[in-house]
Amino acid sequence: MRTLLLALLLPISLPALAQIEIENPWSRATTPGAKIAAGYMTIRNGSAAPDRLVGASSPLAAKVETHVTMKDGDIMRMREVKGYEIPAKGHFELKPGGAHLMLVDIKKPFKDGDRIPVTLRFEKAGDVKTEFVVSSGPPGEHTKH
Ligand SMILES: [Cu+2]
Repeated sequence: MRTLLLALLLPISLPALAQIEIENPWSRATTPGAKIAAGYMTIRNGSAAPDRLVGASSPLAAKVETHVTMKDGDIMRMREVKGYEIPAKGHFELKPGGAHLMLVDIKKPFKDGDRIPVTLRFEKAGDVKTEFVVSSGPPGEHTKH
């Protein structure tokens, strides 16, 4: 009887914690000797209030910065920004050519299939741990070479 009760209670108590959800976290495989790597994902905010990604860290990088890509004439440049706003009941996408996490001074090359632990720090939701899966392209696009 006690087991049955627990089984009924668990599914009800879990979703309330998941205000922030990370979808498809991935990082591009690096070339030998590369010191930086980019991380991408979609951040979903299930809360009725906006939140903000204010920082990130990884045991495999000296630091993790929040970057955006800007077009400067014909040249694409990256710039560090003070985090990203995640709209209430909405999402924010980090993708190639746009916003990305920049892992600086990586401790080893990122190889296809590696998992890179990253802790994301949100203003309201606090720390959210995720794992970037290293791949040569966005998830689901492996066959389009
Ligand atoms: Cu960058």
